[in-house]
Amino acid sequence: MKIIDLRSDTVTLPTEAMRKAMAEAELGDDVFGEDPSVNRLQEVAAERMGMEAALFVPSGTMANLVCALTHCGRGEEAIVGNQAHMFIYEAGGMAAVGGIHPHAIANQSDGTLAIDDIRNAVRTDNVHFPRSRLICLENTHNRCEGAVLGPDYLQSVVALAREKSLRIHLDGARIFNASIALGCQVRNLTHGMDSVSFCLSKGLSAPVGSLVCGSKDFVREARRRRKLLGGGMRQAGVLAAAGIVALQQMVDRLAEDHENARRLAAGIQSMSAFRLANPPQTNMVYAEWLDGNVSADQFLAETNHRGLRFLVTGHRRFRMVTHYGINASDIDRALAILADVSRQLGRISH
Ligand code: TLP
Repeated sequence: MKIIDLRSDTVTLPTEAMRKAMAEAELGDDVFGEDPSVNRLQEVAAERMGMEAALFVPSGTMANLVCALTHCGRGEEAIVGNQAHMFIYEAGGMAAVGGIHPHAIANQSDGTLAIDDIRNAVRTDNVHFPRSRLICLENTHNRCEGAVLGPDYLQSVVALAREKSLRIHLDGARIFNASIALGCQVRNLTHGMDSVSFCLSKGLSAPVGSLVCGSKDFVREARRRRKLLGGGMRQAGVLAAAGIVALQQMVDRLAEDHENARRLAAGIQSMSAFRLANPPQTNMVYAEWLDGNVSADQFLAETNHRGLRFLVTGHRRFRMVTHYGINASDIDRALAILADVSRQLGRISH
């Protein structure tokens, strides 16, 4: 029985083309800057993002941390959404490692930070306050249901950052999902950002790796922070080679994942046991199960046992993510399993 694993797009496995490229990759020592495959990936990535330079790092978490450490010193402040991956899921890295004070403000349900809220969060020059340095945005927004932040909104934050002499970091772990959903170039979404991170190992299916993008000066400093964190890898070209294939071959097909997410959402919406807050904008479907007598453990046990996996992300809230390796018939099977499980649990709890 094929397990339908919708826990995350991080579970994707490398394609045949990636494995071949990895086996044949030209290699060198990347700490000396001498791995041709890493150098090529960094050039391709910078070009795609419309930024001057890029740096290959092992994970999205390290990419965000390297950027925060490069922008902010100890005791300085980063304005960040209270639903942001950087705030919730990165082990408090900016505070723990960098002494950076996260100033969390409410994310709107569409993934944005309200411009007035950002404005109010910026500190005045007063000896009592930490210094505001950085605004962090996330596109697509993971905990806000894979929401897309559009170019107009992004430009309004860029304008505010310029006015207040702040920098902006964009956690673009799934920036290509945003560009595919909007039908625009990624560079339209990165314009004016001081740094952008994006992941190769999510919807793009590469096995490992993320990129930090910014100006040449920024990336030179970021390289030093990467070293500090132990992220300087040696013959990292074996990984970068897969990343190049990911950027060349795996971006356009993200549209299929979005289509499958819509199919999944429509099916879930038609079942009385579940409530779907919003139709998906990208590859994430968030829903709630309505029966208060059913625990997360019961729900997961029943679905896992039938070969369907996903994550519970809050009180009766669950997340399903579509990705490479999941097709429309897998979605139909997932829906059949959910229908079966909701009948079964209905019998247990009533
Ligand atoms: N997100 C993972 C989990 O950590 C929740 C997932 O399954 O969605 N930024 C964003 C917006 C992310 O969603 C993630 C991973 C990261 C950064 C971190 O990337 P990695 O896992 O490579 O450190």
